[in-house]
Amino acid sequence: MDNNFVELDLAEGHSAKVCLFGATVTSWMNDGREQLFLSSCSKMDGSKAVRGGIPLVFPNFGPWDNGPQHGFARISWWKMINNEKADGIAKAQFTLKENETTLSMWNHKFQILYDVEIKPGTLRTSLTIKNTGGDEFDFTTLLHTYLRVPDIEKCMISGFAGTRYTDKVSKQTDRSEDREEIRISSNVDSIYCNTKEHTLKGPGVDIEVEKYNLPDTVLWNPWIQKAKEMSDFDDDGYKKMVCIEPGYVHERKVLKPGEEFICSQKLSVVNGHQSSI
Ligand code: TA6
Repeated sequence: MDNNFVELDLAEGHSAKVCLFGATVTSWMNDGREQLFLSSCSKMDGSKAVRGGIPLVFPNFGPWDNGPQHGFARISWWKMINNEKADGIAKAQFTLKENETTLSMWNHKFQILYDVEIKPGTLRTSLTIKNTGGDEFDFTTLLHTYLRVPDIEKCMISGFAGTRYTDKVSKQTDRSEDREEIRISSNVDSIYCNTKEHTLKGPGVDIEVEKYNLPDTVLWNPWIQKAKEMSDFDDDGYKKMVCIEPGYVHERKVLKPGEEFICSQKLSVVNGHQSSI
């Protein structure tokens, strides 16, 4: 295993891999089947954010005056604190704190602990963001999860009905979502506010997404043209993925000195091992 990767291995076909660059989960195998999408031309060497898996967005979702889009978390080298396996659970913890690079963009002291945990049927990823400095700061954060599907056009995504959203493709804000099930057959880039859990269902895929302290969810598929425009994204990759991205993005979260914010997602493979609580 490349030194830049940490492996969580439960045997029996349950495993995960985390790239220390961005603490990006790049693989989650459940019952021997890969659940996450990773572009075959993704960089993994620190030259740019991993294209796939679960990139971490902090301290800013979207375009940022202080630095690169989606902030510095996904383009920083994280440190692994521990990697343990017990009682049918494999979990690893990673940390990132301020450094010369982050301070040059965002002059605040912080510590993030990132926990990645797998057991048969589930992957849980949790962020603990702490203000370790002497001044208040605000941020947005998001788990930019790329889920793998055999064929996106045969999938249905639910959990958005009755919520408000911004459609970045049509540039319409404050739209009302009334679809119980969303099918994707074009470029989708929508920021939904106050959603609950989501499901992704289709031939060969049945995933439940549960969230804690992440009220918003971004739904994204680049589709044909934007897939071609991304040098690190397979031209036909749009057929094999959808991003269902739990986030705290509609409002900015404020942390006073010493305060911390904990948020997480739990992904469960529904047909297969039932996710135990
Ligand atoms: O989460 C959706 C989004 O904000 C899209 O607008 C698109 O930019 C995507 O993130 C990927 O962004 P990236 O900076 O990774 O190319």
